[in-house]
Amino acid sequence: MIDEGIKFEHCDLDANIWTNPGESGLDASGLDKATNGLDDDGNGYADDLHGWDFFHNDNSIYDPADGDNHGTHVTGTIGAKANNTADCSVEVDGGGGTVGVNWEVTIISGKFLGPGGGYLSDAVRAVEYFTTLKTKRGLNVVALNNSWGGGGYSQALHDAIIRAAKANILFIAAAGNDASNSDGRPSYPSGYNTTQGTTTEARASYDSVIAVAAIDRYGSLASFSNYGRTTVDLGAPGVEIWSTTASAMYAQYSGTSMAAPHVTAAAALYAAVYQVRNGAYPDGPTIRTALLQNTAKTGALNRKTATGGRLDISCVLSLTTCTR
Ligand SMILES: [Ca+2]
Ligand SMILES: [Ca+2]
Ligand SMILES: [Ca+2]
Ligand SMILES: [Ca+2]
Repeated sequence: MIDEGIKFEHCDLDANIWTNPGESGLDASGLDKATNGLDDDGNGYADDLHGWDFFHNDNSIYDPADGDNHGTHVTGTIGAKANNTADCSVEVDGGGGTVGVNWEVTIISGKFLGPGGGYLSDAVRAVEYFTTLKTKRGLNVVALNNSWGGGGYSQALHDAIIRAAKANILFIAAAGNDASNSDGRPSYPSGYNTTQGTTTEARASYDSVIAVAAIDRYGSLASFSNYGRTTVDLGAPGVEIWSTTASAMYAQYSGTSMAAPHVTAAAALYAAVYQVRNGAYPDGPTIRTALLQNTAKTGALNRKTATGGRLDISCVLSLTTCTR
């Protein structure tokens, strides 16, 4: 999760938030590794128990003063728990609980947005953090969810996304909420393409960036959603999405920010199902192809997205190529 922070103790999220095993337990001095001020797992960050806050440069990934509602909402769409009314008393707000797309998943926080936005340099550090977790620590990082936009093109971020792609980490991004055609006016970070290299990083063998438009409950393109026949890949639900928040237990938000996590969760689900079937996790190109070749074609997205369709998770998880 490259976003705001996450209210990780939310009863509908807590079980699916990563706890760093290398920063857990007692150190040689008998101190708790999570609070000893030391980088016990040697990844460059001290006490990063649930991820890292690149905005404040600290290990608290939930800061009530910042709100962190957007990050908490996006997280719930990926992985709010299911069938857990016993441990999550949803009656208190009268709205009922929620489930994410992926009920058993591990979500790691790379907080880089504060209450008034963030810095691309911190987004770069967040991408590098996840790539390092995979390449140096052996964590199976499948996809980075990027429900944010703005800042224009950054070669440093492009390079970081290419390096993540080479580590088979997908970069799934909100298409943007400007109601504009991204083919004519690129929206970043959804507009990056890792098959294009830079002067400082050679291209990847595939494009790890998947740009997601928002559709409503009728399958129509949301009025605010960016689109683009070549630059936006597919649609996913992004209007009136019910999910977890920090200040209230639940709330309904709209935006391409809400669409992207449906696809990110699908990527993780696919990786899990593929692993059970084949005994090994799929590489990045395989996941991308599964997500994009199995969309449900709709008139609303025809010529508005590269696939002309919306996310079809049941088809993706069938491990066959569907035609719908
Ligand atoms: Ca550490
Ligand atoms: Ca520590
Ligand atoms: Ca913090
Ligand atoms: Ca739930």
